[in-house]
Amino acid sequence: MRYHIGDFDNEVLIQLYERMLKPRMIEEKMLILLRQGKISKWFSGIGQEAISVGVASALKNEEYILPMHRNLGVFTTRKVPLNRLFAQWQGKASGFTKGRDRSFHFGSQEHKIVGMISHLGPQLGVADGIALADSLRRKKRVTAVFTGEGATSEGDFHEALNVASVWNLPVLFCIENNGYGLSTPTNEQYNCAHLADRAKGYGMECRIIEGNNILEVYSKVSELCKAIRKRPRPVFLEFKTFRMRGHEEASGTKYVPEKLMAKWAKKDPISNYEAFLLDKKVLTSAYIENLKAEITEEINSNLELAFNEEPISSTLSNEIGDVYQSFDNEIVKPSENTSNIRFVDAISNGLRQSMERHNELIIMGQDVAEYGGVFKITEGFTKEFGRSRVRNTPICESAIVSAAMGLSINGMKAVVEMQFADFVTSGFNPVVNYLAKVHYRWGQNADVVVRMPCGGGVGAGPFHSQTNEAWFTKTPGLKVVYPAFPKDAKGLLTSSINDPNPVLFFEHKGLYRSVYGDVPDDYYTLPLGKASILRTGNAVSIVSYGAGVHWALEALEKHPEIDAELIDLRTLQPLDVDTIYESVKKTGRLIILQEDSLFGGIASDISALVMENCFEYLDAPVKRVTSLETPIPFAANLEADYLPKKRFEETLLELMDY
Ligand SMILES: Cc1ncc(C[n+]2csc(CCOP(=O)(O)OP(=O)(O)O)c2C)c(N)n1
Repeated sequence: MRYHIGDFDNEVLIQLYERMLKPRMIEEKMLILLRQGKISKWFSGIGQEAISVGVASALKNEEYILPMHRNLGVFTTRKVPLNRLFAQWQGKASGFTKGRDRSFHFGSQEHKIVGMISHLGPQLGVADGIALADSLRRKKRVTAVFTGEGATSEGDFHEALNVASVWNLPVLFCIENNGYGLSTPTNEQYNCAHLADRAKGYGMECRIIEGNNILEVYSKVSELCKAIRKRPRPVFLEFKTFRMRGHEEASGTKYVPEKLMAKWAKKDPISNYEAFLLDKKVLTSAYIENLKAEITEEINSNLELAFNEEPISSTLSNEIGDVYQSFDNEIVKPSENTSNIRFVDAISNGLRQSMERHNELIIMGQDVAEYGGVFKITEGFTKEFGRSRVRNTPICESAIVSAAMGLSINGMKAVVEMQFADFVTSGFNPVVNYLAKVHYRWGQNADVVVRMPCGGGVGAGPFHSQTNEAWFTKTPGLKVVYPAFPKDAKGLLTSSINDPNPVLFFEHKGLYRSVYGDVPDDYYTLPLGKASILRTGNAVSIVSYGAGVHWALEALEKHPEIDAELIDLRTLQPLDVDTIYESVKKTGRLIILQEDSLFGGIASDISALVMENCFEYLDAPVKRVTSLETPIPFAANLEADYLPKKRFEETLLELMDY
């Protein structure tokens, strides 16, 4: 290996050596502890330290860095206290996740480190969002994100690079090409000579860097960081390196040819650099010995602290209490002045007034800029707020939801418009695995609202009609809002945007232009998690939300003889169980009308809850009326049969006769 000292003075040369030595020595200790059964799993970065250390050393402390599972050197270079790291790996209280997540799956705002989720790919889009926030604030900063060559096969990788390029974001994409993704060699992972060759396809600069050569990594990355700070842009770096141990220790390396191992063993980043520094008389053997003794002492004393710490203890209420960031929703009262407007206008209105109120609220979605979105909700917004805050996105839901997460990490707010709620499947992973879990995992909030134009009855077939709220109501950490009237839509949207937690905001397309209502002109908010009683009655409780509320109203108009209490849930998560229970205790009968198909929907949960909590008050079985267990058909008559509207009236009458 050839080292070029360039302008580096001895202090820098020695510091880089020390910074590589520490993670290596920690890892060697961990391997011993693993064999002794004192820790559970270990993902080794032995042999790859020059990359973590070189990149982390080139960045400024205030610049975010997003490591993966082999980047211990990032954490040690950023001076994360070792006792806290060790406690994290043992699931103890002084770690970073209160025992809720393992290994490197955490972030620390104090150290400007954002750790991975197991799914690897979303990390890259999160980096885009962090860099976007820096760009919008005109901060000349770099964001560095790591990934392995295996994860470059994930769609998230392509999406994130494409977005970074189209938006010219200052992200340093650091690909550690270490030969294997678990047991899969590179020739089964991709079919090009170098991953860096792909950069051209994204319209991005790239470099191939000898990843085991600390001076090459540090000098090239430092130079690039300076250039990016001056002229912000994304850069693709492919670090050639090798994974010297198993994917994780238990999986071994039997599938790696011995010759290959031997070849890369000779390129060890630390022993080669050490020999070079000794040769150049920058280091002496005595200095090294001394240094190793110091690091050993540091490791042992911090390990002792971690081992001596009691196992974590918590309470159920503490665990549940940490799922969401606590938030005191300040209720802004509606003004007296109202206008009779459509559902769609109320949403647009709430969104516009929220944009005026929050300077750092960013809207992202397909065709949301000049075009105004396919439902015209953001029409005229670019004129008022500019294109930097109302952002057209490429068609890449996963990267955009991840970028929204990144904006939140960097202190901004985001509203993401799904063109149709159906397309959230392409961004499902970051919604349910990142946004939903991040507060519980490491106390980071996800200040993101995902707008979901949903619902059937519009003849749009299986992929433009779904009402898929049940995919999210069952995922702890998400709030799910589903208004039925213009006034609620506006006030719940403004509250959802104020709420620092992730909110899935369902907007029924069928209501957009058919339902009118008096809506206060000025800004106001409504409480999340509070149902509204549209009509009081004593003979039966009807619970619904969204378009179902209007179907129920129609049925009741036809049957004025039924003394029904009608509850519009408005929010599905948190669910206002008190209002439901109170009503059922009074009426003794419950019918739940849900537009979605039966299994796994909120109707089933409400039914179960009422059975468990109000059994002795019930005079009849709880009824659930829902769509058929089929995809949503296109033809109008088939769709009408699919939807529960007709069946609702019949079932309601049956229930009254029970
Ligand atoms: C979406 C997803 N699929 C599969 C896995 C299981 N998995 C974890 S790491 C890994 C290999 C990753 O390879 P690479 O990106 O090259 O990183 P390396 O481990 O080599 O550093 C696999 C298959 C996962 N974590 N996430």
